[in-house]
Amino acid sequence: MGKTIAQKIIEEHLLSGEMVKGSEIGLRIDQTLTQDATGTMAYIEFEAMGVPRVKTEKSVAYIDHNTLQSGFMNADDHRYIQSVAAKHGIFYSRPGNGICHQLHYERFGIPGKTLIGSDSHTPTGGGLGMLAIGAGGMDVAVAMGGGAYYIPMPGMIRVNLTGQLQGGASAKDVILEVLRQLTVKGGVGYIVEYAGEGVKTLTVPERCTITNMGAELGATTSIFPSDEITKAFFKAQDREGDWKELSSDADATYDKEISVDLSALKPLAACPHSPDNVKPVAELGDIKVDQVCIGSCTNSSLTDMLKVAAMLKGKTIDDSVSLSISPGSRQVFSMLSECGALTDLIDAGARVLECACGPCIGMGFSPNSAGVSLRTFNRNFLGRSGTKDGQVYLVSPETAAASALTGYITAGEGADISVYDVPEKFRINDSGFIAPLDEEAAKTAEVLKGPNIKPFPETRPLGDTLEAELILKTGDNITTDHIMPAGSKILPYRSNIPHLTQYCFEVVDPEFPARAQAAGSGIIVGGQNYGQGSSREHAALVPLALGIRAVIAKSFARIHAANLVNAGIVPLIFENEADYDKLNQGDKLTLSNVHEGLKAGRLILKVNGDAEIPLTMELADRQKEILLAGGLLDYTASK
Ligand code: MIC
Ligand code: SF4
Repeated sequence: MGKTIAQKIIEEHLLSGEMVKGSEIGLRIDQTLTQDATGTMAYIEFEAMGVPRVKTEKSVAYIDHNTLQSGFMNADDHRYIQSVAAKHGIFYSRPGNGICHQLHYERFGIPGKTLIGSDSHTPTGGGLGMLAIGAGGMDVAVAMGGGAYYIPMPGMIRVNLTGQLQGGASAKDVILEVLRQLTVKGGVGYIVEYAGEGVKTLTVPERCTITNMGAELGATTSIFPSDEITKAFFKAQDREGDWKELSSDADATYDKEISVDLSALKPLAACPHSPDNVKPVAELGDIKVDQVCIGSCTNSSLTDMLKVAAMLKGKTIDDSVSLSISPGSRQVFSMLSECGALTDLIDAGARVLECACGPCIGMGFSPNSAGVSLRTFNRNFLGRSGTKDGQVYLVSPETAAASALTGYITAGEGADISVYDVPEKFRINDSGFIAPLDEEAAKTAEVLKGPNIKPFPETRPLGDTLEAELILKTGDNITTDHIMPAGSKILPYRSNIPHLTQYCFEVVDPEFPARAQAAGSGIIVGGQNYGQGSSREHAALVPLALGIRAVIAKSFARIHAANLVNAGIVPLIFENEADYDKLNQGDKLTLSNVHEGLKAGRLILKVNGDAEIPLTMELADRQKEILLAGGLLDYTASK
């Protein structure tokens, strides 16, 4: 039987399990990446495993999230990551070098290889034809140590692309259209593979915009074929030797198929506060814009920036708009400068920020009260911008630039980037990467830990009876930004779990931490797609530190469910969704015969000593053992 691209890569990397949808498979991982906001924890966990040198082909530690350094914390963390990377065989990407996903596909990604990264937008690499998957920090640590990465074997969705983008429609509009069709939970349990005639009309950076934001579908990853267009990109990056052709078999089968006619696509916007709340820009009416932010791992390629510069060239942004531009990498930045586009951006009134995540993760540029912010980013969750009532719309660079000029949300028009004379070969300057020490020097190298780095929260093996209070009941689509917010105030403490506890669920219920602490042992109840969004394992480790022992939901997002298990928190699913209505905050909950129930995959929940609610779990045997041991670290130590 014919295979899809993803199935071919999985088959080549399969260490355990069978390629049957939903059953657990273990994959050999060729490359890993971390960023600084999840990296400190991942390296603390890696150190705890006692492996002297990474066993992957390439591992890279990027610094791109916490670049503000308004205190010793971030700088200490960066020092720690630099020193731990040097010692253990990991490349280090300095702050200012660029955003991890942009840099990784420019300089390291390889078609047909596997990559896991402690960041949910790792699937960006799928634009090159890599199997690139977002994971929790602990899973990345295990992969660096040579261990397998486990996922449920995904099903396959085919997105059939026809035609060619016209006018102001952009790659961003392609993924917004896919989100409109599939929603933020439509990709859960699937790999999204792009196919059809339209594929060859899209450049690698455009493909990477699409695979990047595939994370918002909840998909395991997204992937494009590796073809002549990919080859040209590798040539321009002076990496032709890394290129390899990859395509699906003509008789490959898919579980679902959707189509997007590129020729018919019009500029779209994801309206507040969800990436799947997608509407045509032309139908939004007159919406005054306060702020426009261009950049992030979704839209910060050279072409994206050139389009914006070409549209702003010789003009001035509207008086009411504040415009930020963050180029994705030093390569993009220096090429913008070389061709004069940077001058056009500056002259038009843009505030040019460094090559980093910046406003995307709330590191500055929070909008004014109830302000309308147009962003070329991938997430517009409530409060993520740093302003709780900020109204964030996600749009293409073309629409962002057009709106910066008019001061109203305005559909982008085709931008003519031929006004700039850009060389075919990219500027290559890898001085922002620091290679690791050789094995001899590494032996005596010191790892530098600052006082902000606090130990891992206390874990305990899973007992046979679990008595706990229902501390919080949430609705559907709770994101990890709800559970563990980011932003400039909180991000510097990503290696300090005790400090983070006070912010847990801050945007949902500020009393949550105090209630959880007072109860000592707690359970959270959620709706559909609990834990969607970022890969931050802090959304599991911080509740763990607050005594949360289980989460019961209608369904879970993949990475978060894995992070809960790794932290030793039991993810349970309502057998009958209607039982969700029977539970209330403050209920006294009891799970007995937990060990037996875990084996059987079914537990009975007693509510206030009385009503009984059946619960199930979607866990592999390995995950059940991890839970019994008290989490992945204890499980690994016991092996
Ligand atoms: C995000 O976009 O939410 C982040 C910040 O990049 C996260 C990782 C983190 O929380 O550190 C992600 O996407 O995984
Ligand atoms: Fe950084 Fe934003 Fe991309 Fe996350 S989504 S990696 S915060 S640019």
